[in-house]
Amino acid sequence: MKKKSTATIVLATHNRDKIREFNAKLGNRIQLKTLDDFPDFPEVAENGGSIRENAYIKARAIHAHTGLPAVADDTGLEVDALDGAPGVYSSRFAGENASYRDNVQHLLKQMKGIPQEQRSARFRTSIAYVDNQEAWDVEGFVEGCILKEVRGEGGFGYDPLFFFEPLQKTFSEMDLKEKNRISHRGKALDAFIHTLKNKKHL
Ligand code: ITT
Repeated sequence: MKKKSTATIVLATHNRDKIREFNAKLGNRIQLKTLDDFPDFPEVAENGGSIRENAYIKARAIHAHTGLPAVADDTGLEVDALDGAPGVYSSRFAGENASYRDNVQHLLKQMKGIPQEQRSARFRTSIAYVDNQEAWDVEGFVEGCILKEVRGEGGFGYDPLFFFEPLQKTFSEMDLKEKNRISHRGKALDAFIHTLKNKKHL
């Protein structure tokens, strides 16, 4: 039987941390290109009202530019005590061009005085896929709570504040494999792989 060739998909991001998590989950089943492979691709305004909309905006734009199957991940942290903020504004919570550290410090400041039992939160990831035949999306989320100080060295973004009760660890205290097994992105990627298989792309 002829061996199926590896699918090539463009992931619409420059974010190295995201790319690492995608590659760890997808392994060699998919050849992943990224925006680094398309240096003339212009910046896209992520002005959707939801992470799902933003994922489609990014995936459609890079598909239009390259003609290749495209995928995009948009992720938000939803803190219940802040009415779901930062949500779709997670990357710019502390302002345009904020660093991970700026956003972490800003979140701690916004949550000052909120007791631990009222610090529930979740990460939510929307992954959108677009090619010249179809467009669909999947989602993953994980429940946790926001600590009052950072813990751990791994991961990225808000990971050092995000405590996952079942393992009694922050996401920054997990290695990539462990985080990918239970995280918002890991679950969205499981659904993504499942759907690719169902649609015979894998
Ligand atoms: P792209 O849009 O280019 O993919 P981005 O960094 O802007 O990259 P998002 O808008 O999806 O990514 O994510 C918003 C922010 O949420 C991001 O800057 C991080 O601070 C945070 N974030 C995303 N995924 C995370 C994760 O797995 N753990 C912790 N924080 C995360």
